[in-house]
Amino acid sequence: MTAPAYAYEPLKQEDAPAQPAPSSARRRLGAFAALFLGTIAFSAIVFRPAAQIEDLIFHDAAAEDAPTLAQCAAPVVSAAKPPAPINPWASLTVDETSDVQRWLEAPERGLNLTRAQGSVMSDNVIFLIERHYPAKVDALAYLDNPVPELEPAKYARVSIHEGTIPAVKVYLVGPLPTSEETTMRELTEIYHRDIPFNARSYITGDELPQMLGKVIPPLADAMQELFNGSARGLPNDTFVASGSAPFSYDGEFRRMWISWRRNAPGPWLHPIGFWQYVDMSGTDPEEWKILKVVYNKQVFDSVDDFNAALKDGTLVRSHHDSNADVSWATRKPSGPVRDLEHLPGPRSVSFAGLRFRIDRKTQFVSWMGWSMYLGFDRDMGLNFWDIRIKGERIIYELSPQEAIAQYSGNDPLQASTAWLDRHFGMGKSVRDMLPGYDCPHEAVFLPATTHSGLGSVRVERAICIFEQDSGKPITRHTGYLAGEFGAVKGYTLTIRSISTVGNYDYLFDYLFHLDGTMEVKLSASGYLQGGFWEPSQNGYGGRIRDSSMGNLHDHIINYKVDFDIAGVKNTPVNTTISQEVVHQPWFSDDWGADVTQGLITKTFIKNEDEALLKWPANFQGGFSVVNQAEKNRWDMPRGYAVHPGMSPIHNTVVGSRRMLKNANWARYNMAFSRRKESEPSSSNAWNMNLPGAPVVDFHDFFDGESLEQEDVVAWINVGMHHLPQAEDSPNTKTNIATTGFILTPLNFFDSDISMEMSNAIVLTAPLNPGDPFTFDNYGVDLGLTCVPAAPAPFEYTPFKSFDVEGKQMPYGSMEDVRKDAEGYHRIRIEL
Ligand SMILES: *[C@@H]1O[C@H](CO)[C@@H](O)[C@H](O)[C@H]1NC(C)=O
Ligand SMILES: *[C@@H]1O[C@H](CO)[C@@H](O)[C@H](O)[C@H]1NC(C)=O
Ligand SMILES: *[C@@H]1O[C@H](CO)[C@@H](O)[C@H](O)[C@H]1NC(C)=O
Ligand SMILES: *[C@@H]1O[C@H](CO)[C@@H](O)[C@H](O)[C@H]1NC(C)=O
Ligand SMILES: [Cu+2]
Repeated sequence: MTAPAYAYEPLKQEDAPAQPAPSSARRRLGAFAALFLGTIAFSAIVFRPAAQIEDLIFHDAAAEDAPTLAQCAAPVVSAAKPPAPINPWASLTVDETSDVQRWLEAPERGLNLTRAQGSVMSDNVIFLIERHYPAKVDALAYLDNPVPELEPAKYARVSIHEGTIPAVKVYLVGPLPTSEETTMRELTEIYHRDIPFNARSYITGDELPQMLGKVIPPLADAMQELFNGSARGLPNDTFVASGSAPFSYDGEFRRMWISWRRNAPGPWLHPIGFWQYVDMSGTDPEEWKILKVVYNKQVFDSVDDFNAALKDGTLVRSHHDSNADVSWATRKPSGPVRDLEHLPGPRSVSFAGLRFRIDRKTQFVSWMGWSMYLGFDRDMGLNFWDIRIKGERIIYELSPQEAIAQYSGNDPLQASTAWLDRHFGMGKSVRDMLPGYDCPHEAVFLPATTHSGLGSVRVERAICIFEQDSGKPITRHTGYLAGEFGAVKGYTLTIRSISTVGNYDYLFDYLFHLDGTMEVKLSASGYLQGGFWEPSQNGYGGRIRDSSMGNLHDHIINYKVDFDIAGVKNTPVNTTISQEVVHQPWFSDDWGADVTQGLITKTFIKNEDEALLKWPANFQGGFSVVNQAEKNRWDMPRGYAVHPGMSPIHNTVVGSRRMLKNANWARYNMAFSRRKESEPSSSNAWNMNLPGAPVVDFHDFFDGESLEQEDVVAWINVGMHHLPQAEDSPNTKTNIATTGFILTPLNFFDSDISMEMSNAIVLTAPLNPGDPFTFDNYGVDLGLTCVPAAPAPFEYTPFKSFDVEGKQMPYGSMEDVRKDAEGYHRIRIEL
């Protein structure tokens, strides 16, 4: 037997015998590392700078007679025990949606429905069939006593594009499954106003390509001449379009700016500098038209005027290089390989098996005292229900509400863009994740199903769940008296989902910590919505290539956090730190009797009029939620505090007509309001197109109602000021484009609950100098090792589609997939 080969370097004792000299082979090969079990050498992994990965593993000759290292427990997730056997917030299944579809299509409903595929705008077409969340009182009654009789009745929320009126209508249909008892009614108590047809979203991706097919052909020759390319509705078209939003101010019209880009990878980064303002109001495409043409800062009120100026030579031309290289906008690795970078990086392994539990049927997750149900909807994707710590509910609902991106620029498209991405559907835009890249190899994936008028889409890897070594102790101290010295190891559970909305990718992360802290994080990546660079754009962004730039914009994302701290009755608290000068009798010495120091002030936020909040300057204070009636052992009201994470901003630009009243929440860092069934969300899929007359105006929630010992909801914003720069090319980076907030116990417990953890060590100093420190690891050997299962080979499957009758169907061509996914962020002309 040779000396054990350790996985990391053992501490060198000055007086310890010298390590045996490495074999000549090892010396030649450089540093080595090896797995070990006790003192039994098994094998070594030798790192050689230039080796092939296959060459890197060899058996240590000395280990040939050693017993084989055991195989690790398979990383199979254990079953969880949800408090109730039904998830009251689960999405409708494919079968449930087709049941509702059939029921709605029955002649006795009188809805005069046309199926989406091949429909025209003047038809009545279903836009969405989705779970309507049960009333909180019903859901809580069921969770408290999960017997079948108390299971909340299941309802669907159905939105229909009623082209015959025209208007968008929202109905409540139920109970489900459909039966004699099922009825429908308009859901007017949530959607306070009629939804104008001009504010609608799209069902099929056909509307815009066909619109361009009607209005763009008269510009095709000019585009050929000015830009040496084509947009004629042919497969070899070299240009694609994109549209701006909002489409409308109050529903009176539906108009957008169109901009053209090269039809190359990363089209968002290749604008050519050509714009049209198009009118698409009403239901008759024959009436749609171009209202303006803009080229090189020249504005024309008609296509004819523009074409005439081109013909008679009065059009002032700008330079366009149609042969410019566009390959820089791809994601293909470029540049030299860095030292040792041909090797795969570290991968984390749960040697003793996964430590979280999942009930797949209900999408219930538990880990280290935390538990929650997951939900998923078309508008905003992944959400959380009944979040508990150590068996106690702290949050009834945690769900993203809206994501805005408001742009600036010296061109018509950028200067008029104010996205509210809920319109496009963060849930609808969820994409299958890349195992090993988007989430660690050990992650467990859960599916999500979303519905539309075309049917259902099931994404198998919509959500990933994984535990990680946080890389730092959650607490530690070096000390010398008994019990002072030691550390508790940090671990986090992450639940993630990624949505690609046209050009942008949003990573939604929810992290749970051992001490009862949870973190909500959002990161952005993907392609900038690039602008056409010329010097007058300087104040509006950063140049990233010869004629491409990224435009200044703010991202603000709103979350609903329905706290239930030790019960539903809670009170928000405003805490400030200020400076005081006090006179103290015990000081009269050389320092004087005045003391200048800090002072904490805590006041209750008594009603909604005081509850639209911004972080104080220098973060001197903050906001929390307590239950005044429930005290911890030290007579402090039990609570949870909200802490800002990275980039805790609110919206910079306020008052633009393009975002006048439809995202009022973005003016603040957070707000508290009284929870109401009629105020389930701060936004709505149609708000984007109704800035002047939104379906949901967040300010309407704030009407002076008391917040003292009431069921309060916190609306919390995260965001980033995105000042694009060269390094946003080709894609924005998740390390900088990231933001979040943290919820942490505030006297909720009597002391730090992470002290319960056994993945911890306490050291005892020796009595006699020179004796070793002894330690207790509470029976958990962090060095436990075994042979981990190899990660599954990489594979990618996009999604499964079902038609409205629930039959699985092929998803058609990749062009169809793109059309649906990229919507009006990338429009190809269709004739
Ligand atoms: C039903 O819808 C079609 C358009 O899809 C329309 O032409 C027809 O008038 C409608 N019928 C009724 C009774 O409203
Ligand atoms: C126009 O485009 C073609 C490719 O479609 C290219 O070969 C040609 O060089 C371009 N002409 C100019 C003047 O850039
Ligand atoms: C594109 O295709 C059309 C029809 O096949 C053809 O007439 C045209 O020359 C093609 N354009 C280019 C740039 O290849
Ligand atoms: C919070 O308290 C400070 C100090 O008492 C006060 O200046 C501030 O206006 C309060 N903020 C809110 C939102 O109540
Ligand atoms: Cu951005």
